[in-house]
Amino acid sequence: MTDTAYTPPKVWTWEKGNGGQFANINRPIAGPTHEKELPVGKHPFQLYSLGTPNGQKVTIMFEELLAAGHSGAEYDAWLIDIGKGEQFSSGFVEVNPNSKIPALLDRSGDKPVRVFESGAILMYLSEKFGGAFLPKEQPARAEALSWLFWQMGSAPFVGGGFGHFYAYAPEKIKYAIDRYAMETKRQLDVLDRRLADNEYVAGSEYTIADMAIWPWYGGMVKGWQYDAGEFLSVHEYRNVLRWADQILARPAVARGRKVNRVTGDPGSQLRERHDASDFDALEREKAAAE
Ligand SMILES: N[C@@H](CCC(=O)N[C@@H](CS)C(=O)NCC(=O)O)C(=O)O
Repeated sequence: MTDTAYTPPKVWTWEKGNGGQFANINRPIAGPTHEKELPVGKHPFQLYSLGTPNGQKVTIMFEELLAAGHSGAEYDAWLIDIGKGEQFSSGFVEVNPNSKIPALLDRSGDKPVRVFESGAILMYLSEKFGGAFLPKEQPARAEALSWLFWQMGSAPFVGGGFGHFYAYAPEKIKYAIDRYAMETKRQLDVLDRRLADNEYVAGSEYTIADMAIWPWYGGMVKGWQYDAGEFLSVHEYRNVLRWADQILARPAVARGRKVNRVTGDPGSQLRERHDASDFDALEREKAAAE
């Protein structure tokens, strides 16, 4: 027995305003809703994003590249407010026809190159900078790519499944919450077992797979996602917790997490990033406010 009584009609129709948190931005059609160009800054890379877990993957990668001495990885990070539908502007849709952050424009060559999908962006940036954070030798390379794609395929069950029904849906549906809590815990266990014998997800090296997985599953075990730490008994995943803290201690990760962030402690929100010194300015503002 389910706890909702709904018989689907023969043909589904779009009911606007269904009470869900994202009803104002969800649509069954693609394409732009309005004409608007994207801003362009001074750096080779133009990132259009928001500090969600998918957005953080890319800002962490940029900060890691810069920390590793790749000065060509300088970037402007522009804020895209998805709650206001800015992902549906004509300019954004040109960079990502799927209307989701993050989207990247590489203007370092003769012609701009667009890249969308966070996993593709991580691979693109790695290739651009000599294979940074992606091992060249097997089996480490295969492991890194397998775990990167594992993240891309798995996290939608956490975000669009568990997070949606546990935190955002207008009614709590036991069936849906049970189904996705089970899957989320299964995924956390997959990762926990992997990290029991490996320092990082691909083995002994820190890679783009860690950068992709950490904002989602690291955030989950730290209790930052959907206020669901206790509900999912995240303390059980001790290896994931060990790894999450180890990654969090990296200065580039601490910086990357702040970029395009619009929630939480105001001192951790660098809404846009156009220069490395923006982080210092944020620190100064924070100190002045205390
Ligand atoms: N598979 C995509 C997922 C991106 C995604 O879901 N982005 C969300 C924010 S985390 C978004 O832009 N949502 C806006 C919308 O769905 O309209 C990726 O990894 O880049």
